[in-house]
Amino acid sequence: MHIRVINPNTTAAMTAKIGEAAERIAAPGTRISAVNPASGPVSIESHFDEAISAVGVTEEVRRGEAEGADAYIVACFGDPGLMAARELTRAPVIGIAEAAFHMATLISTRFSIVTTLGRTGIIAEHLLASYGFAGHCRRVRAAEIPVLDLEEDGDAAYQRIVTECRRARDEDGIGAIVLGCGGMADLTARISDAVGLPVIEGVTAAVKLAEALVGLGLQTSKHGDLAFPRPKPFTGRFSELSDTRFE
Ligand code: 5HY
Repeated sequence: MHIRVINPNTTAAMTAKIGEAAERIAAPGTRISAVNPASGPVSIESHFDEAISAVGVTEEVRRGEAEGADAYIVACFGDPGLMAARELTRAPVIGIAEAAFHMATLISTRFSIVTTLGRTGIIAEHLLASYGFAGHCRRVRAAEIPVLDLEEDGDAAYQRIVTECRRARDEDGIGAIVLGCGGMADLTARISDAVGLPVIEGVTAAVKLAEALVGLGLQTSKHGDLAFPRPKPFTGRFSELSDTRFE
């Protein structure tokens, strides 16, 4: 099977790291293609960044449809454009936040999230509520590091994340920790060893869920709200989408 892993920000180094983490965990026979949009924010740290990156996600799904991808992963912890992406394909589309929440609740009754900047914490809280996991998450914590510090100043970023994970372990009454950024995909084992708790990150969780869904022959339902968008005129910079039949 072919899984297209979409990093919604435009930082190629982070896309490569996300791709490596996905390949390490993928089953034999699973082909991973890790991509990012050409246009958009170099990192996603706000509602505005999310809104812009969502368009890039839909464009990468449309490219994947031309390449016959069997599943898609949206590799940003805000799951930007997830529902729109699901409308554009029959293939399963999995957000890394959603995937991590599912896995965390299978191995613990309560978990905490450790993300990058405090200001994006609300985005994780909104997802917890909309996916129905709010009752399982004790706290959304932030290491207060800009996303690209994970690329540019890895060790200092790592130390801040581990410190916050230890606080979560000692203060939140939890059984597991969810890492709140695609750019943390390479830190799971190291942090779990350092903190002594199960640590889940969404890229690898999503790869395993994608393999399970494809293996079960399950596809995105086209009955109801995730049906293909109706063709219609688009104006301005989106006029090339006019009257597109997405199916
Ligand atoms: C992510 N931003 O996973 C989110 C993390 C965050 O560019 N990739 C990003 O802080 O919301």
